[in-house]
Amino acid sequence: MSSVAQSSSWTSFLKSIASFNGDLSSLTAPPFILSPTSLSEYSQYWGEHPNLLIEPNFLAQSEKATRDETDAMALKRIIAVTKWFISTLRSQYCSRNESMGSEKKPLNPFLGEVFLGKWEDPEGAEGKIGETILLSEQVSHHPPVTAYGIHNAKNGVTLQGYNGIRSSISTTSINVKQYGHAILEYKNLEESYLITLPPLHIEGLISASPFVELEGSSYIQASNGYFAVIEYSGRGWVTGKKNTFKARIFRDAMSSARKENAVITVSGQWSGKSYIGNGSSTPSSKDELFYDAQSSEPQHLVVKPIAEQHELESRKAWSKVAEAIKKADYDLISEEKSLIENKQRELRKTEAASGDKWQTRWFDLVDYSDSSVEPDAFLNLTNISNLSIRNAPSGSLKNSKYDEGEAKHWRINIEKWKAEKEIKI
Ligand code: 0T9
Repeated sequence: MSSVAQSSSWTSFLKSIASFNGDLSSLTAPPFILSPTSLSEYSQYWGEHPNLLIEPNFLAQSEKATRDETDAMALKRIIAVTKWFISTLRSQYCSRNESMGSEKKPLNPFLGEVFLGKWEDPEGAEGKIGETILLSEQVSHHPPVTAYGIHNAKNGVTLQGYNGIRSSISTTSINVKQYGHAILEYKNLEESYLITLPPLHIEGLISASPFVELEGSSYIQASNGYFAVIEYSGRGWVTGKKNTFKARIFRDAMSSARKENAVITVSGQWSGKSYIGNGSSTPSSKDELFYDAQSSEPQHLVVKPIAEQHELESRKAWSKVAEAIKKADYDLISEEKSLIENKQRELRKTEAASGDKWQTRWFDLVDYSDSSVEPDAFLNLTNISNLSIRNAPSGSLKNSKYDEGEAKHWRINIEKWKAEKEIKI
């Protein structure tokens, strides 16, 4: 065991986890486990493979397609969406390990914090993909919720979503349920996809080298009917390898009740290689390669220099804390963090006194239990997949024990972004 793991700062941190109250962001962790990056930046992981995100737009059926051809193209597109989704996982769940040696505790975004930037037309795309932009905003602080929109104007592609978590503690790990979902829309195809977020747990705490493992399942429901179920496992069913998954694509959500009904099965590691085959049998390395995460490097977001950023922009707002973390200067970290936290407390006080609540910048909270809400992609896709519209753990089904309570979800308001005067990409 490393000396860090045996240090009193780590053991007392573990003790505070064991007795924590539910909000992980409130725990004071030793400097070596702190990340200089805010959680509001994590939205960028959805867009680090712009070519794969846009690919379905190039798989339209021809105008005089027969029914079979139409169906074949719809299947190709959900396979392409599944590939794009799998490609996001290495960035989402391994990138801190790869760049900093282990999972790290992100900075806890303040209300109204924003993070934005763009992905330029990928190398070799010759303008066919074009620019893709990211808008990310902290829409809630208690509990933390980040909303985001990713938009490619050239191809009419929009991904939007939001994330929150609820965690609990077991003997050796932190268990995390994700709340929220993503909606992917291809305007030219008039097609949309609903994506749910998998549960996960954090392991390696005892040895002070935490890492994320995905568990359970997540879903992709296409408006063309196709439905993908992705199952995750840490150690792998047969191979014993980490970060394994199996994705099965079904004709529709109904037929997913029986695994034998799978039209396509993909199997392998989302941080490595995966293979694809027809039908429900599990493909292996003898079959066609589906995706190789190691041979497809993420394309990084281009963000303005800090000097040109607005004070609500994440990297500018946290720059002094980030520097202190990089120096591992504990006193300076708490000093600089307190400055931000106290300013936030003051803001909330003045708002309470004046009665003007903080207004989110680019996102609106839509209440789907309100019958006057216009039918939209979310209502359509939850209907055909039988997924809950409530604020339940992501992927909960209608009429399950979680299908209760409010049905409020964050949506981008493009008009607000168009009217934005102060903050630029
Ligand atoms: C949405 C993602 C999410 C956010 C992170 C659990 C976690 C905060 C939420 C779910 C992204 O799309 C995907 C990736 C990683 C998730 C984080 C991993 C993690 O450890 C943190 C929590 C809050 C901690 O920092 C726990 C304390 C620490 C000891 C672990 C290093």
